[in-house]
Amino acid sequence: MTERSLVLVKPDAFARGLTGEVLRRIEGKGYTLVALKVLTPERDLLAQHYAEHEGKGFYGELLDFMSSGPVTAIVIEGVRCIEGFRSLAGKTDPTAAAPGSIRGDFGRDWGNGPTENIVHGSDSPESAVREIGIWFPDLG
Ligand code: D4T
Repeated sequence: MTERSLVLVKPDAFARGLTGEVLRRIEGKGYTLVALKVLTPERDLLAQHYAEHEGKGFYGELLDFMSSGPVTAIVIEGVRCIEGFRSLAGKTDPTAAAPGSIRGDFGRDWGNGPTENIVHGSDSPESAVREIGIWFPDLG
């Protein structure tokens, strides 16, 4: 079954000029780019996206980080691309993420603040539909 996933290139990666590298890996894997835009997200949008984390200790600093600069939001498409992109991304903790993965190759712990881990990818078909609706409301 062809499915879609919402990928975010986070502000740390945008600032370091890694957007093209992330796109290269997505295209190299063979997934299709359906939609792409660069924006600095408002906190309202991020609050919707990260609703499941509201109330957690890292929530405030996560929103601070994610609204700190431009993000590239991307919709990708392909059979099992949700699982496939999460494999490309690697573990959430960039120090523990395997070399060869996006987070393993480009992410690290900076010692303070939230986890800066380069990318986000939807974690289930339900999340993907919800997240694509938040970031690309015009996409059917
Ligand atoms: P995202 O959603 O960004 O793809 O990350 P994951 O799906 O891999 O991880 P997550 O939902 O558990 O975390 C969302 C987001 O919050 C940051 N975070 C997470 C953080 O700053 N401190 C923490 O302790 C955790 C668990 C990183 C990713």
